[in-house]
Amino acid sequence: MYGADKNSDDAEQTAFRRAEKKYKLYYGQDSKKKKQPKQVDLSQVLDFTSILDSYNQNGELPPRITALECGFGRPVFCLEDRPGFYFMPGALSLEEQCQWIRESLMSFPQPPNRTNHNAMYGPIHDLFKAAMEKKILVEDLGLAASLDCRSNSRIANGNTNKWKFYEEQFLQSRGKTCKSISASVLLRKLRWSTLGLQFDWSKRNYDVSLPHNKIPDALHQLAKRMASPAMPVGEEFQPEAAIVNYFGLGDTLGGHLDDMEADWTKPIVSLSLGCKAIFLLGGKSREDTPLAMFLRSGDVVLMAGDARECFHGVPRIFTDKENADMASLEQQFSHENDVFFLEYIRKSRININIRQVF
Ligand SMILES: O=C(O)CCC(=O)C(=O)O
Repeated sequence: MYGADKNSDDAEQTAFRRAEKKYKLYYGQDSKKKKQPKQVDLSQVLDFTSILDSYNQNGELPPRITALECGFGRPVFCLEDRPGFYFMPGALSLEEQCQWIRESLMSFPQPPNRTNHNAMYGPIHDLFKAAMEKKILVEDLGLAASLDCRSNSRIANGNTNKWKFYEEQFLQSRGKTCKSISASVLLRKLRWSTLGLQFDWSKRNYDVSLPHNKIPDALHQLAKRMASPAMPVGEEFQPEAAIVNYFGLGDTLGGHLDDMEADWTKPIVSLSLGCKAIFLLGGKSREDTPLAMFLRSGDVVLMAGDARECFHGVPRIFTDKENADMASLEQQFSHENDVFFLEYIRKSRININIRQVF
């Protein structure tokens, strides 16, 4: 997970690290000295959408890829070299993609779910709405009462500082300078939120003592349905926790294993939304050369059994028109109320991965 692959000299040497560096976004300069993304050779990247197209047309598959018919009305692809890995291109309809993008921005970051901002600002309510309303998060040291920003750093009841959203005009009219940050910057810096049982990143484990809500019913049902191709016969997937990853241009997820769940025969169900990404699926050692594949909005991946022991990560997302593959989703978000969702997702990718913990 986050921070799992430090940029140490050792890590630089592994096959996984070399692949990450190959696909990561780097910038160069064009002839007019303008900053431009460096070209990267994508010819080795597996494209399951094209594989699905040719499979549907003539039943042909590339070597070492097999297709399962699991009653989804569309095939589920497997890799002979990576048992336990399942790829379902376009498994989510456009309506479902929009629904989960809205939920990922509006409801999933709501307390008691935690986000990467908790450590710095405590629980933040309604971040997306505040960004739409161009609000500013201000360190509230009794600000509402006096706007005296020189008070000490603890409020009367002993809690650490409370941060609150204010209208920009309100702050300007009071003319005081407090520690502040705009909601739109915070939204851009939103990196993860955790649903259900809360994952503690510092201990790299689930902290069942933390307040939490159950996985929302609709997500629970979806994950159960999607998990079925990878489930041991006669067993049902029990979604207990989810991590939502938010990627902006240049963001990456370093090579890692998800090994904090008790039973690795149960899959991780991973949904992709928004801009196209490259996913690296390695082997059980970082020395194994990973397979690179595209993940598009609506794709669903399952990792169970042996594949749970394989290093994986996301070295790149594409936000440019040519590569992001967002045309259909942009059309779906065409209502005037959707303009903020569209603005966000045009330049971002969201991944929701759902887990059975025990
Ligand atoms: O973003 C993705 O597709 C992968 C996410 C992942 O590997 C994780 O959160 O552990």
